[in-house]
Amino acid sequence: MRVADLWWWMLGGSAILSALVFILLLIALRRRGAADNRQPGRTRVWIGWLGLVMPVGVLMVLLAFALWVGQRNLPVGPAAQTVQVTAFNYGWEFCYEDGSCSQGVLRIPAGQPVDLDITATDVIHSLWIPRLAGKMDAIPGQVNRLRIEADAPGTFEAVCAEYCGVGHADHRFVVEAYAAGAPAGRTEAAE
Ligand SMILES: [Cu+2]
Repeated sequence: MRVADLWWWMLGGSAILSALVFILLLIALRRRGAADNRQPGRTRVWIGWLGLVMPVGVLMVLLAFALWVGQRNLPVGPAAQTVQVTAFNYGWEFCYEDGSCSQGVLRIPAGQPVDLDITATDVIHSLWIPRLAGKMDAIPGQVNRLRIEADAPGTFEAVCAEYCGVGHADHRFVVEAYAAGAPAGRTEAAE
């Protein structure tokens, strides 16, 4: 969601800059032949302020915004809960803090950050829930953490994004985000 916002801000900024360049180009074409070099001070203003100061300023603002968005997407602070995820040929197992486990369906509370500690038992897989987060490899002997958060209750498709054998195409699972406070199918883990 925030990355999408950033994309729209960058599109808006680049549209404004493109419009400015075309306007300046039109002005320059209309003035061609006129003796512009009679006023070297104005040239310095154009190059100095519009050519250097303004683009650097705009880029600095975009850079700061991008760093801010990126920082907010990092898994800092405690998650509402951590789920142990194990990938194998060809299934997914999810074990929750209360000791219960499920296969093929990952149940998380909506509106809360959830950390997935992802590993695998046989070959390298990759966990991908396109609407919730980027991909994260599931590697035997190693645990990779991925933070996800569903904004609202709902069902989200997930796939294995790393070819893992003949059953790879069906190596899928579903995320069910339930309204926090109304657990669906399992009890809340005690803190
Ligand atoms: Cu797989």
